[in-house]
Amino acid sequence: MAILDILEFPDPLLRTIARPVEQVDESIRQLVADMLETMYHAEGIGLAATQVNVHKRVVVIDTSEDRNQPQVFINPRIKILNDATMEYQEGCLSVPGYYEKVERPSAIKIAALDTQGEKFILEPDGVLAVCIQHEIDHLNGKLFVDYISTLKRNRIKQKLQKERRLA
Ligand code: QAP
Ligand code: CO
Repeated sequence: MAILDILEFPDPLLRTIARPVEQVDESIRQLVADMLETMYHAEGIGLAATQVNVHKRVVVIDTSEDRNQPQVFINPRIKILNDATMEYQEGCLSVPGYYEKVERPSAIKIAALDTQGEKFILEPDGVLAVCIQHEIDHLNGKLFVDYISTLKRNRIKQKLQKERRLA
């Protein structure tokens, strides 16, 4: 197991489109273990492989109170069921310290592979529905700050760059 470095906005590597996993093998299970360890260490509820500079379609999530219910999504696909939306105050381990409201579809279905390469289907709601969409966005090179105004996004960019210069 290993704690991996997390890329931070506006690192252009966060814009990489991740490739599908062709075989769910030991190397993918090792990546999943490292991503879970990294997510728990950073106290996040979700992490996409893109954020640790691995451009494969792998997501880990744990929205449980006790942080003991890891969920793994390999090659996740989303289906939007209707026009219903929800607003949620989102953050991101790649945009530390900043939170903004984002509107997303609320009725969705997810199909993905588990760590054994078996397909499963899920109809998540609440924070899990928000989180899986946020993480699939990462696999497509997209960040939650892309949904807010250019002014706010640029302000966040400048503040993060300044903090990093001081660090
Ligand atoms: C995405 O985000 C998400 O700024 C996962 O200083 C967020 O795990 C989905 C975090 C909200 C749904 C709702 C952020 C940790 C973690 C920070 C995260 C920070 C420390 C964010
Ligand atoms: Co994120």
